[in-house]
Amino acid sequence: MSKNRLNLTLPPASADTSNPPNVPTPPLKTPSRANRADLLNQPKNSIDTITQTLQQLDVEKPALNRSQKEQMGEILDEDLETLAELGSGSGGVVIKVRHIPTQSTMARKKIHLELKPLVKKQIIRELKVLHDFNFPHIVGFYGAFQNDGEISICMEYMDGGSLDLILKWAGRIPEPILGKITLAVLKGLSYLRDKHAIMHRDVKPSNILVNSNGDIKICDFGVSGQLTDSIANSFVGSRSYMSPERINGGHYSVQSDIWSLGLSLIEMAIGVYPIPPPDSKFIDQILNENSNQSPKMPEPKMMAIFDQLECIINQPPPRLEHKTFSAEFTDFVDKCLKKDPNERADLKTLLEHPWIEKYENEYVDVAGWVCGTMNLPPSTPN
Ligand code: 77D
Ligand code: MG
Repeated sequence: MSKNRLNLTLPPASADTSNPPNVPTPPLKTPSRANRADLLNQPKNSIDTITQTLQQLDVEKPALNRSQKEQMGEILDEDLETLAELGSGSGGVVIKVRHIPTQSTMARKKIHLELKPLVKKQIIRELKVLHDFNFPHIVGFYGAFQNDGEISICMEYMDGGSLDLILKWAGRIPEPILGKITLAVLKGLSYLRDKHAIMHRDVKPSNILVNSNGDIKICDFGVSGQLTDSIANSFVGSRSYMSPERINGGHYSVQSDIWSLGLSLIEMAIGVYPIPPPDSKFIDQILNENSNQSPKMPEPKMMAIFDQLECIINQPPPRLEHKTFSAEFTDFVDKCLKKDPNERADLKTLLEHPWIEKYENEYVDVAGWVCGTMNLPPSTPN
């Protein structure tokens, strides 16, 4: 079926059909990082100027180039050339690939599942709804297929990688960057809930991706109902971002994603997983690189998963208590980490929180930070 249900037409100059088949379309013109700052500093005196500034900053740019994606059709295993391994975790590997017919670079996630072929077929069918997900803070989707018993999900390649990886390189993530990350996650979660009536179910640093453009996007949310949930629960990582109500096996909802966000924020701010809450002297030490107080405390040993879960249920929630963090940031995290989901702030309240409103209006050079910490060349103005 045609995606153009309303039969809209484009003027000849911009029509997709003007491009010969199998030739990638030139990406849209956007400002380089250097002149982004100029754009933000110029006097804004009319609606036109503001609109133009917003367009040049490509606030509404979709995740993927539409015409490029429409040329693509179904993705086949034989059309993909391996470029590099990007990472592996419980239940899957991610590979950087080139889709030869369109010469597009993508990330291919392979998931090994011991399931009947018919069940896998159903999962593939369900994953295809991801074609309808289009939002600047959701990783773009190219397609899903199965081969050799594995499910492959092909998605937008994000050259900065995931935040758990970045965290390893950077040690910790500065508060203004975390402000922009949180804003992106809150908007992404709102989009999932409002436009697709789903919650994420797996918010954590490894499921937040960044690129050298400064884009921040979420991925790995479950798109189907029951089936997804039962399968998703069978992949167990080494640390838990699950809310107390979810661990307890009760009813859980989007409020559960907010707990996961709060826990992820503390981890990214201090650079260590905050269950059990690290000793305040230890936090002092890691946040004060220059102070050479001896003897150095060793990093606390990671708790076994069962003890982590027990700690989440029975201990007071972790907090972000240190003078280097703003009072607004500390308060924001406190509101995410209420053990009772009804006391926890909701998406709307958090989007109106002073810490978030500040970053909604403030320019932060996320692109520069990504390139600097991941040693990437600055993104080419495309
Ligand atoms: N349904 C069921 C699954 C099993 C295919 C899970 C799933 C995933 C996914 N899950 C992995 C989580 N970590 C452990 C290994 C399995 O990757 C989905 N991922 C996903 C994506 F890769 C890109 C985008 I954009 C959105 C989601 S969806 C999904 C599911 O719905
Ligand atoms: Mg993941």
